[in-house]
Formats: sequence, C-alpha cells, structure tokens
Amino acid sequence: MANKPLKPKKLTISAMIFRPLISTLIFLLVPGIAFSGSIKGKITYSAQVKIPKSVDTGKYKKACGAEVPNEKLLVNEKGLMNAVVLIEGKKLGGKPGEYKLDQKNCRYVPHVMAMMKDSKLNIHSSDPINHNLHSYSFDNDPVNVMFLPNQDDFELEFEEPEIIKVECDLHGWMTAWIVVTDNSFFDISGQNGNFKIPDLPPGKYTINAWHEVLGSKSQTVTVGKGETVINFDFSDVAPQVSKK
Ligand SMILES: [Cu+2]
Repeated sequence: MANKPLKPKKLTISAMIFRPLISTLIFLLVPGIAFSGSIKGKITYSAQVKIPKSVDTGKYKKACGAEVPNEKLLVNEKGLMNAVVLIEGKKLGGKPGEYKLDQKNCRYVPHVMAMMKDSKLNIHSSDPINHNLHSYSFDNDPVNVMFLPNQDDFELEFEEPEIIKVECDLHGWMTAWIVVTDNSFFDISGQNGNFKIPDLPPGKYTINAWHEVLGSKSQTVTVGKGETVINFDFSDVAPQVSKK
C-alpha cells in the first residue's frame, strides 16, 4: 500500500514565514494591551495636636540610650508618616516577600511594617539586653518569644490579612505594627506623607489608608493608564494615643 502523500511543503514554508511575523506582531502589541497604572498621593494631618514626647528609658538608660523617640504620630510639614496604604481585594494577588524586624536601642525597627500574607518575617535582636516579642493577633496565631542577647533570629509567617500590634512586655514603650495584606499592592507613607503603588492593572479599586492612632479611611478610585493621584487627610480625626 502506498504511503499517504506528505503534506504539501508549501504549508511548512508559509508557517516558517508567518509564525515569526505573528510573534513579532504580538510582541509589538502586548505592551500596549497589558499597560499598567499606578497610584500615588500624600497623607496629611494638619490638626494642632501635642506630638507624643520621647520616652525616658529610666533604669535601662545604659542599654537603650536615655530616650527613645515616640513614633506613634510623626508629622512633617503636614505630611503623615507611617500610614499604610493598601488596596482591598484578594484578586490582585502578587508575590509574598521577605522582611526584617530588628530590636535595636530598645525600639522595634521599623516601627510600622506591611507585608503580603505568607511573607517571611525575620526577627532579630541587636540589643545587649533581653526583650520579648508579643504579638496581639486574632486571625493569626499570636506569638510570645523571648530574645536574649545574641540569640538566634526567629522566623515568622502570617497567613491571614490582619493588623497586628507587637509589644515587648519588658519595656512598655516598645511597640510595632505589622499590617498583613491580601495582595502585594501597598505602601507605607514616608517622611513627607507620600506614597506610591506601582504596576497596578487598570480597574476600580478601594484604597484604604490606616494609621495606628488615627484609624483608617477609604476611597474608591478608577485606575487607568499612567498615574492616578489620590490623597488622604486625617486632620478631622483626634489621635487615640494610649498613655502607655
Ligand atoms: Cu524590650
């Protein structure tokens, strides 16, 4: 029996010509289709308030320094620092990251952190005295870990989005906040209150800004190509500063 005739060579040749052509066209078109936008803005606080005073470390002066700055409300020319700006919603996804929290000069450094759920948090102590890290969480398992001088680092992972307060039971002024987010689209306002969230797919989003003593505010925004500016002002809020 005769073999089936081979497919005409013409098809292969045309494929050889057209495939690269199509690939080139896709390559040229895709950046135009998959454009992304960004959100940027400023968090402000202009109310006249008593800025929390530095804390006297008393008998811990030698190890901690005489004073520890109070970081609960940091305002610089109306710009509010350490507000976490995040985008609500699980759909966005993203990649968890790796973060470091240090216990240094009897402070948690940084004072406010944000990270996507399932990120790795490495906790270190640089201090020559004991500390403990006590987390107050509801959706994640709370932890209470002692840190002796030169002790090994401790690794933590938070599985659920939540705002977690961290305290040291030995030094009442030591607090930190860990904001666990649903996705990797977030930022923390810097010294002048500015923030930026890049590489955002176009769409309608609810943006939430949270600050430890001023609470949270939300806004809905439509992000298109390029930069969308969104500002938050907390001046109408009275700070809830605990005496601790
Ligand atoms: Cu401590």
